[in-house]
Amino acid sequence: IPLKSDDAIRSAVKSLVEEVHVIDVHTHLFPPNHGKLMLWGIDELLTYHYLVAEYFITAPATITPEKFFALEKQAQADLVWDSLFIQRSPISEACRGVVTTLSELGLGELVERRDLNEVRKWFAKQTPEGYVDKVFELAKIKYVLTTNIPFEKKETVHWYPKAKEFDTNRFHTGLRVDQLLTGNWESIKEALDEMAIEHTIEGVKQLLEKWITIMKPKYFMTAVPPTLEFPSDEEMSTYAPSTINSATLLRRVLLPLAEQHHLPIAFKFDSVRPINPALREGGDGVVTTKVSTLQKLCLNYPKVKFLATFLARVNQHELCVLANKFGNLHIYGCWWYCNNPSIVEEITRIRVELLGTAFTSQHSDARVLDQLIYKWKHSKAVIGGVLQDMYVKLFHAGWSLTREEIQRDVERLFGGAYEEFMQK
Ligand code: REL
Ligand code: ZN
Repeated sequence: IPLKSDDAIRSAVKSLVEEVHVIDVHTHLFPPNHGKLMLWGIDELLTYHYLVAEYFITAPATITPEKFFALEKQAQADLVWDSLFIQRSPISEACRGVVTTLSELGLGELVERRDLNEVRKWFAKQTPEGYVDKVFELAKIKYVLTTNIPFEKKETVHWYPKAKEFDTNRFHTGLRVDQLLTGNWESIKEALDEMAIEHTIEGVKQLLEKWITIMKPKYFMTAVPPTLEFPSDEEMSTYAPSTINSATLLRRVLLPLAEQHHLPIAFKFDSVRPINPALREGGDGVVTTKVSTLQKLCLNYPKVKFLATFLARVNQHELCVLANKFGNLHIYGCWWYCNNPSIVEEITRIRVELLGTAFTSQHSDARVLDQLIYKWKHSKAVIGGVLQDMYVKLFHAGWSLTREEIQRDVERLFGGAYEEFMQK
């Protein structure tokens, strides 16, 4: 039965978006059996690098980043809490996220009393496994994609020589290979040595093939350094086949592997790291790079599928036009500094207007498990609002709509379009 009024449409869209179970196509989460790598709980939430960077804007000169990072996690969290939640109101997106998370967990009363210690006591009673269930349920997550770096010893010990078993229904892996595009030969060499593989281009390919077998990733992922341009055939011909640099690692290793193994490459453009190294993970910045680098990849590698997200706000429109031209390109999420309601709203409008439902509206980028709760709640509120407007406009144009049709579209935007693209 068609929905008969603006109000009926708005309320249907609102509830369908709130209720949809999402596929989170990019996170930095780890399953419980990865020990300390799995981050969760109030102290991790408060020391998320977004909040640490915000803390340092106004921190006293006596607390340098060096001193701060030398403190125990709980002491770091105390400083952030006092500065950003007690001395001022937590109105930034990252701070509000902590508040939403605690409220959704049912700790509203403790938040009301600003009682950090009671909050800590509540978390101390949770177990990692039970908490994963709780968070996935609250945040309505079907499954998440994780970030798995074969060049990080603290990660690879969980996979090699013996792989740990974990819940692969809820944690899908992504093979993260930034070291190739940054030409970080030192860490590539270490990883090669670890598996006794020779230091050649062929060796790097072999190494990644081993990791594909071990981790069974759904895609390759890498940030694209701002200086990297798509190396032309002419440029490539100037390199001996054995030359190892970011251009050859891209065109002689990553792209051929993606094609042979039918693994899409998920790119992240426009980050620059670091612009203030003292802030560690919080020290990266944004820069506007050329969208045409991606256009050249899509054009020259029609058999490779690309997922892409851009950090610079100004690139979002050009990116949509590109996605409108290439069936081997799929846009995902509003990344990091774009994951703020004002920008999510703007980006989502442009995307729907140019691409309909052929994109993935958001990913959480969660590093701390609990962040799934607020990142999805906040994003759904904004994206849902945009969709309400879009469907009402369509209705006024003369198109009748049923709840089922809207539900089908919403499912696409929160994971279905990603799965369709992956299966293509
Ligand atoms: O995957 C990335 O490159 C980035 O999303 C992260 O490095 C970044 O620190 C992340 O936490 C931002 O949301
Ligand atoms: Zn990320």
